[in-house]
Amino acid sequence: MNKLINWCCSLTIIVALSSCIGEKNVDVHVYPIPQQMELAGKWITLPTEGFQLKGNGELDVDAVEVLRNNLPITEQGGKEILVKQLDQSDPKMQRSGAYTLDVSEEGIQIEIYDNRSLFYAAQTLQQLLAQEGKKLPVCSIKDYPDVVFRGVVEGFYGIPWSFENRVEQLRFYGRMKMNTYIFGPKDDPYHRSPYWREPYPEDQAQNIRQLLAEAQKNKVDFVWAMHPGMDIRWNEADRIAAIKKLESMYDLGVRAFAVFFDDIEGEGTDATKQAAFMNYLKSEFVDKKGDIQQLILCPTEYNKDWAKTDYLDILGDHLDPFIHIMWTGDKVVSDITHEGLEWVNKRIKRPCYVWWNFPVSDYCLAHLLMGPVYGLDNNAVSDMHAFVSNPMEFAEASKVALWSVSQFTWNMAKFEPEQSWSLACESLVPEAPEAFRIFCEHNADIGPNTWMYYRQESFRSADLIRQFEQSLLGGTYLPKEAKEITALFEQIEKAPGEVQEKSANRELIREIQPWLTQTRNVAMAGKATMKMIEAANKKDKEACRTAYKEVKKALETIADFSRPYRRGEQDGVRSGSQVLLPFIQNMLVHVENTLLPEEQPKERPEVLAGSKAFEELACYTEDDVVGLVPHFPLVTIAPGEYFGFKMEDSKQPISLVYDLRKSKAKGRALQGSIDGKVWFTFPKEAANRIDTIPIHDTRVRYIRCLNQSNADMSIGIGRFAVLTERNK
Ligand code: LOG
Repeated sequence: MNKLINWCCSLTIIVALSSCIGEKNVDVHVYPIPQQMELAGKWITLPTEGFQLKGNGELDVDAVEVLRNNLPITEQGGKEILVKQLDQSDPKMQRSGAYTLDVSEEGIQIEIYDNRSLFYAAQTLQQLLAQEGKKLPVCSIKDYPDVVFRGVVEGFYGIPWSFENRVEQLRFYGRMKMNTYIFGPKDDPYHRSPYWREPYPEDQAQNIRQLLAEAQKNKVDFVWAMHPGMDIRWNEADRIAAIKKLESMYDLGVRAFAVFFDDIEGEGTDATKQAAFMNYLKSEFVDKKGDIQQLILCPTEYNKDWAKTDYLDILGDHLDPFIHIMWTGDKVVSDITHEGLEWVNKRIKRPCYVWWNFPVSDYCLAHLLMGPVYGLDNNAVSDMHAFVSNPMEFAEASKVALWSVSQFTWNMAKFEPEQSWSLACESLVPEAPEAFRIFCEHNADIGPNTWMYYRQESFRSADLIRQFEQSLLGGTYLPKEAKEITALFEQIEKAPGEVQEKSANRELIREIQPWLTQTRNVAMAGKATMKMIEAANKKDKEACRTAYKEVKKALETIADFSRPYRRGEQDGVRSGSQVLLPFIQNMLVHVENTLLPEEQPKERPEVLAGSKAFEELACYTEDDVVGLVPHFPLVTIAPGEYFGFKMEDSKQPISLVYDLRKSKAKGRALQGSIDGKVWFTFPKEAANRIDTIPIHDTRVRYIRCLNQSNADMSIGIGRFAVLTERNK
C-alpha cells in the first residue's frame, strides 16, 4: 500500500498542469478533488466594490450565506457572480450537487443542477479563497460526485453520539460534500427495542428537529432508521405501530427513512414477511406522503458470509424497486470489491447500498482505528447506489477516516489512501499535523478480531523495525538503524503531548485521551528497549540488565494503564500493538536468550498439539491471561485429535474464554485437566461458538479442545484462553 510515491506524482501533475497553462505556478487544492480543474496560473484580487449576486430564480439561502461569509457581496457590485442552471447533456452533470465554476477577471460564473450544487460550488470557492489570502485563482472547474449518495451511518453498538457531536458532523459533511447521514445507533432505545414503536420524548424530539435544520443547512439528507426486528410481530397492530412511528418522525421533519433488520433472530428474520412489511410502508406511507426521498432496508443477511439461503433472492424478487438494500461486503467487516458487489446485486436485482463497517470499533474496543482508508475498489462505482461508512463511537476521531470516505466517494480515480490520510490528519489537527499523524499511525491496528479484518499500523516505520529485528536475530546489530529507531521512539513519545497541548479540538482530545497516554507509554518502553539492545551489543551486562528491568517496568505500566478501561474481558487501551509492542517483546526474549539467560522466565505456557496440524500454534501469556495466539485459517481436527495449552504452574485460572469460529458444538469437547492425564469436560454451556465459562477448580493447568465425533471437524481459533488471577 505504499502510495506515497503516487501521491507525490499527483501533486506534481497539478503544479505542472497549472504551469503550462498560466504564467506562474499555482498550487491550488480543493478537497474532495474536483473531477476537472483547469488553472490559468493567475490570481485575482477581490473587487473593492464587491460582487453582485445574480441568478435565475431563487437561490438557495444556505449556499448564499456561505458565499456572503466569504465574498464581498453588494447591491451594486463591480463584478458579477452569475448563477445559471446547468445545460449539460452529460448525465454525470445531472447528479445532485453537480456544478461548474468559472473564475475569470470579469467575474464568477456558476452553473448548477440543484440547490446542493450551489452549496457545493460555494464550498469550493471557500476553499479556493483560503489559499492565497483573499485572492481567487483564475480557474475553470467541472465537478460532480462519483457516488450519488455518500456519507455516514451512525449504526454502531455503544454510546451514541451526542447532540453536539451530530451537529458538528453535519457541518463537516457539508464542507466535505457528503450528503447522507443515517441515524441508527444501536443503543438508542427509540430506534431499536424496546421503544421503536414509541415516539421520542419531547426533549429528544426537539434535538432531532434541530438536527434536521442543521442537515438541511448543510445539504445533508437526514435518514431516520427504525430497528423493529427483535420483537416485531407480523400483524396489523405492528404495521400500524410502525406507520405511526414514521408519522411522528415525519412530523419532526424527516423525509428519508430506513428499516434495519440486522443482528436479529427468530420471527423477524423472514424475508417474505420483511418484504411485505417494507412494501406496505412504501404504499401506505411513502406513496401517500409524496415527498419522501428514500426508503432503505438493512437486510438480515447483510454480507456474503451470512447469505447462505434464498433470503436475498426473495428480497430481490419481492421488494419494491424504490427500496434500496444495504450490504457490508463479503463479511461483516470487509473490503469492498467489484466482484463482491456484483455477486449481491444479481440477487437483490438492484445496485446495493454499501454500509462499510470502517472505522467502527465496537467489536475491537481496545483500539482506535486512525489509519488510512484502503481496500475500496475504484471499479465498484457503478455497482453501488450509495456508500455510507459506520464510524467509531468517537465522532471527532472518526473524521480521519470519514475525510477519506468523502474523497473516495466523490472522486475515486484521484483517491490515494495515504495522501488522503495525511491530509485528513492535517485538516483535523492543523496545529500539529505531523504529531497527529504519528499518533494515528501507531493507533490503526484492529487486533485479532472475529471478522479477521486487518489494517496496517506503524506503516511508515514497520520496514525499518523489521529489518533491524531480523538482522539482529541473525547476529548483526545495525547501528544506523538503531539510531533511527531510537529517534523514532523519541518522536512517538513527544507526539501525544504536542497534540494534546496544541489542538483546539478539545472534544477530539477528550475522545483519544487514553490512547494518547498509552502511545506515550509504548514509546517509553521502546526507548528503554533500544538502550537495552545497545548495551547488549556492547556486551555491557549490567547496563543491559538495568535497561531490561526498565522495559519490564514500562510494559507493566502499559498493562496497568489499560486495565481500568476494560468494558468486556478483552478490551482496555491498546496502542502500537501491531509493530511496536511485538518488537519490544521480541527484543526482551532475544536479550534473555543471549546476554541475560538468568532472566528467562522459569516457566512458559506450552502448546498441546494433539496432531501435526497444530504444530504451528503458539502460546502467549500476560499477567492475567494465558492462551493460544489466534489462528484464523481453519484447521482440521480428525476424530480423537485435539489442540490446547498448558499454562504456567504459578497461574490461578478463573475462566475459559473462547471464540471458535466455524465450529459446531456437536462432537466437540472443551476439556480441562490438573495433570494432563485425567480430563473433565466443561458442562453444556460450552456449546456456544463464543463464550466465557468459569473454571471452579483452581488446580486446573491444562486446557484442550477435543474432537469426540467420528468425523473431521474444522475450526478457526479466534480466541482460546484462560483468564487468571494477576501475578503476585
Ligand atoms: C452491525 C453494526 C455494527 C457492526 C460492526 C451491520 C449491518 N450491523 O455484526 O451495528 O456496528 O456490525 O460491529 C454489525 O453491520 N453486526
